Amino acid sequence: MIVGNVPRPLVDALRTAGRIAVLTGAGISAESGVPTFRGPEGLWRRYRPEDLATPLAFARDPALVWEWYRWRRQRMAAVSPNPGHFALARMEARRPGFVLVTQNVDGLHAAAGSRNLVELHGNIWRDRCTSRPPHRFDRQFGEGTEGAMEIPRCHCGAPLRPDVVWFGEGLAPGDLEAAIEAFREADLALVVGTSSVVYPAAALPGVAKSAGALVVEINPDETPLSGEADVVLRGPSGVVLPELERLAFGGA
Ligand code: BJW
Repeated sequence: MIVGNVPRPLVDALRTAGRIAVLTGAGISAESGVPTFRGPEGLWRRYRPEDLATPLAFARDPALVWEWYRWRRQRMAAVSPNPGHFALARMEARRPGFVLVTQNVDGLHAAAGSRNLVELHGNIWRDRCTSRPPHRFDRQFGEGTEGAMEIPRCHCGAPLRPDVVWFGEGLAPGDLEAAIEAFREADLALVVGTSSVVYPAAALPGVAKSAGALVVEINPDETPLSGEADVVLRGPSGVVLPELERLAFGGA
């Protein structure tokens, strides 16, 4: 494990690896002003996930859950991608075989231009119907016009919910499979701004490592992955990722 300096094999791998898989977490959006979940300023310091981010919480008090998500949407509406998001989007444009798997629901990677993207925990800007079996809805009735405490409804009459993955829920069909395939086939895996405690996402770097990839963590703080990673770069992703890009490709 190397902490700090950017080793030559990492720079070479960025330039030449056939396949690159990236996993990002809330830390990459921290420099855009989106709060992380854990840590001293994290959302879970002020709010209990059991009350807001489980199917049971939504069944018990959907208005409270919607209030929290509307508040988060308002905060996220005011933010923009930062240099870390843009560096990853530019790397993808240079490298075929580049897959970005994010746990973030804020949409900032897509806004920065990333295209080969798996949003493992959904997207906070989408709603979906809670009726069974799930179905598409053409438009969202009431959203934007209903009162702040109301619960938006689908055209079928059932409540809508944010299209995100809560604790105890499976990921959207195909997403986990796509992520596992990207990490199993990767020559280089970058793990950026995640506490590496939430599964199944936290298992992806191990999939890459077992298959022989160079695993690199980018995070200002130690995580459970730090001891397993081949390279650890301690620093904010908005600084480290553009620097990696500069070393590998020049410019930026
Ligand atoms: C910086 C920085 C800077 C700061 N630059 N870095 C195996 C073992 C144990 C438990 C489980 C297991 N398998 C499943 C579980 C249960 C559970 C789980 O993992 N629990 C653990 C917490 C104990 N997992 C689940 O329930 C998952 N579902 C599941 O497994 O279902 C099985 C199933 C199958 C079939 C049918 C039914 C069920 C689902 C997990 C969903 C997580 N959802 C959330 C909320 C999303 C919606 C929303 O946003 O509202 O996802 S929780 C929250 O945590 C969010 C995040 O995506 C996720 C990960 O957090 P992340 O991104 O790592 O953020 P932080 O805050 O933790 O860390 C930030 C990091 O950034 C820190 O390290 C900082 O140092 C760093 N940082 N500034 C770079 N500038």
